[in-house]
Amino acid sequence: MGYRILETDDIPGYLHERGHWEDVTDIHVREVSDGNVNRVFLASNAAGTRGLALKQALPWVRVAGPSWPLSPDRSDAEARAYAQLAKVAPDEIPAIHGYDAENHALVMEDLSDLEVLRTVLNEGAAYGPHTSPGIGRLVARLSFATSDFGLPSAERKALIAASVNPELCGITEDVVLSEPYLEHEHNHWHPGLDDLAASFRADARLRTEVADLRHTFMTSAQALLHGDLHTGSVMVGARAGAPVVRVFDPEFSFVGPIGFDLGLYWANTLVSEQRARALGTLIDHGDQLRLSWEAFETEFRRLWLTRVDTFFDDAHLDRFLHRVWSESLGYAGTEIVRRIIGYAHLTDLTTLPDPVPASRRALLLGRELIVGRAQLPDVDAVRAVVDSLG
Ligand code: SR1
Ligand code: MG
Repeated sequence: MGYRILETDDIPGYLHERGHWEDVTDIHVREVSDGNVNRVFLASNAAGTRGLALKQALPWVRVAGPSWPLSPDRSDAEARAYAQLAKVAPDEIPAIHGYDAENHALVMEDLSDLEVLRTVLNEGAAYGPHTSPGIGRLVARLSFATSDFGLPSAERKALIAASVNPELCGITEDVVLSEPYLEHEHNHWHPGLDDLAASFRADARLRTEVADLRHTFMTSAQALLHGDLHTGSVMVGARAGAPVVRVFDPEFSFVGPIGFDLGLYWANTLVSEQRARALGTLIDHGDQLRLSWEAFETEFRRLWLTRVDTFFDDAHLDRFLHRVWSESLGYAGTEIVRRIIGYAHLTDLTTLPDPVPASRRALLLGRELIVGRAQLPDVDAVRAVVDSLG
């Protein structure tokens, strides 16, 4: 039948045809699309005892419309990433009930009893003790399992080949890792940031460091990444009294530098900290980089004992983790910068009564993480930079 774009009214019949829903007289569907790229629908029954989510990739970027075409094949990358994540972190992702490659549609667990982490934070709540350790552990498990330490060499080569995601990597290479440092129609910013935006575009040192991170993004096939691990890709809450953390939306997944996943998460925690400082609601925001890094490192070192290739010795592990650390800082810096003077801004800042002071602090922090990453040996050094910004 071929690819058809599903509208709300099509969902009951579609779910029935695909064997996901029996009684089409007892189904209510609503569109809840929230991310920049795809469409999401939630289906539930009248009693509220049954729910499913359906995510479909459109042939364009959802928020831009047909003027920004994008192959819906990105849903294949998302389905592949979920399959890998299910092997190492099944309780930290939504349950996947089916993937329809022809219609670029994933049917999965309804997470609407949970909340998007960014929303929770914007409403003034804390991260809590489980969120960032959970993220750090998930990144460690996914990255170790899909690295040359976790997989035999030939299987790794096959994974790298099967995981290429050129269009979405191209978006990141553009909107995160080059456009904010150039004149580009995608860029926009608050007029109170005119001077910083201009100085960043004229900053040769900054540009060279971003070029270095961009080239690493393009060439460093360390492990399978989520690829877009910001606080809008994480849901949190509680079930049966126990904390729940779920990571979703891995359509930007590809085999790349591990620091890109950690760095995106760190950037978003650091920006949330600037929001909380501006509003006087600072709680545990400043602990999140440390908590996620410590959980990542602890889990990666634990898994190291199971590595498939022991030519990689313990000294190599230390060197490797140091590289991941400093690249994570660099990517955190690029994510902060692009979210303020590039494309796709963060509501953490845009919804502040006066976004300028917090945005200025964040931009200066982002620049320092990019250009100073090799001189920031540990979490305390990063905290010192954050604190120096006032
Ligand atoms: C055109 S897509 C813009 C951004 O939205 C996604 O969530 C990614 O972060 C991407 O960079
Ligand atoms: Mg997304």
